[in-house]
Amino acid sequence: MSARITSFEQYQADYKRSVENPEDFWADIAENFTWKRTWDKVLDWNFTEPNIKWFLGGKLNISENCLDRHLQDKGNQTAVIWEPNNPDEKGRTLTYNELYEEVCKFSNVLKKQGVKKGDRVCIYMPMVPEAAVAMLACARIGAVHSVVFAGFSVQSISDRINDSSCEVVVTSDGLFRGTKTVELKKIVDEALVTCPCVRKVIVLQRTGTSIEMKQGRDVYWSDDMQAVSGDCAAEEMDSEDMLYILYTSGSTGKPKGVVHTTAGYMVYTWYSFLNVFQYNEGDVYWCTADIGWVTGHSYTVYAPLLAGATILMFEGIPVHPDAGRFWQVIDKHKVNIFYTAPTAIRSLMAAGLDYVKPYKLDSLRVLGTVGEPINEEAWVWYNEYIGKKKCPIVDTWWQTETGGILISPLAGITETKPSYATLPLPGVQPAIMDSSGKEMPGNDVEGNLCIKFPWPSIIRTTYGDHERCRQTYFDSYPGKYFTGDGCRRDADGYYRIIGRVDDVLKVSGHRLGTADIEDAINHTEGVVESAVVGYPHPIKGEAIYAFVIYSDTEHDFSKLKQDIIHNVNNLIGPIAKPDKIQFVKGLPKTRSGKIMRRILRKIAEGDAGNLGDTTTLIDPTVVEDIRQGAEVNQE
Ligand code: 7RM
Repeated sequence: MSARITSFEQYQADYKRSVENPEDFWADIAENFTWKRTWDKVLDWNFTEPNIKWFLGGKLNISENCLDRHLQDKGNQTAVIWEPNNPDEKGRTLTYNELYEEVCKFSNVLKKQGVKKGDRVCIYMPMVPEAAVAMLACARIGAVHSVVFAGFSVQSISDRINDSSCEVVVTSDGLFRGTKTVELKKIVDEALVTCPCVRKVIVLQRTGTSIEMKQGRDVYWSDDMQAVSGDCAAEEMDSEDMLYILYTSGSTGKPKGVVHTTAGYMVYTWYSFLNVFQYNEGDVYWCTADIGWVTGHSYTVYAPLLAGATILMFEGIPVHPDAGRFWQVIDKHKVNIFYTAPTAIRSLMAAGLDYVKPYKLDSLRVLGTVGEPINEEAWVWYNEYIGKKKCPIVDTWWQTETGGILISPLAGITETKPSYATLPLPGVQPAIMDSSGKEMPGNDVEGNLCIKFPWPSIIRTTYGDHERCRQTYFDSYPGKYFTGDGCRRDADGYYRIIGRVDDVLKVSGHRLGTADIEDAINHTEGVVESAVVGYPHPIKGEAIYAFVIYSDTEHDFSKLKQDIIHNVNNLIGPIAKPDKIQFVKGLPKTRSGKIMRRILRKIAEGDAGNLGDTTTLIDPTVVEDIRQGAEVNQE
């Protein structure tokens, strides 16, 4: 059986087989890889504990499958094109041979620093090739990487490092982002004050900014790389050995460390990449996602390298030096497949066509979006002005927890419909649940989205707290994985993702938890309590609205506002900065003490005329106060 789907009929046949006979189906796909030992059993699972294992007894290394496997045919093909933040700075390219050598060398650096199989390594890096090198080197020696998005700040890093007791941090002196520089090493230094587990910090020099190197702890990337060999045998890993931890926000508590393991993740990300984007040998592929997010893990780094593609890594932002940057880079490197977030499309659409017109964009063949629902207007603009109506758009729905794309058109094969993620990939069995917890079969239904059978890259656990994994994803609907998303299946059986049904926000495509933001706000002196909700925003998708109760003595609101913003920046990062802050005397709470966010959401949306039932509130007059404040207080 060929892994590559080439027609809608084949999609239907493969889908059918994947449901009727999942083990044979995935075994056939897994044959495409280099195994040190093949598996004894394809799948063992239950969604109650949960306990999910794919390709049991198999031995392999994913870095070997990303690199070594391609060297004979593609050693001199470009693996990575790196495009720096500043268009006047010279970029870099690495062939597969070169990437292999860098990864082997950095593997030896990690070993020299005492990193062993199973150890956790925190990667806090800009979008430079070394970030991918560090990830692949961890995988090569069997260390578990925990990449932390370089937009996160002190407290977020410290929490993540401590939760998984990382002993080594890989970072850089700083990073360039548009016209700004961020001093990453300084942030790491501050974070490490509260991280006794960290022994070593490996520092790449990127911006040349002056940094302090702590004796005995800090070493330079370049010094270490000179002293090691360019060969490093890949560690033999079990199929279910941990590949990485990626922290992600939920509705309550601190971010969870989502755990992905080796074989299933490899098989599924590769398979989905190949089919969703209809990748062809020689294609230049650009996913704009930062390695700090799951899209960066699966579709900037692992899947395309598994496929032997040429990947583009971009250090900058869409609007620097101007809103034509993406389009200029596409022409410059003749990008064939382009994958980005709706928020980026909306901001470039708002900038106007003058930024698009100078570019030909004729290398493009496939366009993709990910991270949030794409509104019809943005979809149509992307289709007309970027794809010139010749490029299929794949609206890909998935999550950190799913590891890979679950619902999406296959480019040029599935008929698309704006704002629809369309159909599940082979191996994916969605279920739409009604409010009483029953599955709704048939079409033209809307409810909460679950998946009722495991696919190979499903979350295995949340690091250090399996019970939390069970409760968050497998408890709401017994026997099913709950996504946290609302979804509609239309009359044609097409899926349309409506958005989160919990307290997770997607702000400019970044996943944030309201609880985290509230925590940061509550750290501010003069703040008694706060509640954060999202409200629709034309560019960001969602924006952040904070309702803040202040102490009796606190009356300098502009200072309090500044302090709150400072704390959010410092504890989480600038991406979590509230767009609106309203000071209130009370929050709408039920008798059991729960904040009724539904009401706050309505007020934030500016739809306070229709608040629904408020009779269960302890003090309904609170709502009236907030409503009045909202009218005058929103800037
Ligand atoms: C890949 C990623 C997951 C949440 C998910 C959804 C939302 C993602 C789409 C989407 C509508 C899409 N991982 N989401 N893709 N909503 N259409 N195509 O984003 O863990 O950061 O976020 O993102 O709500 O649950 S994530």
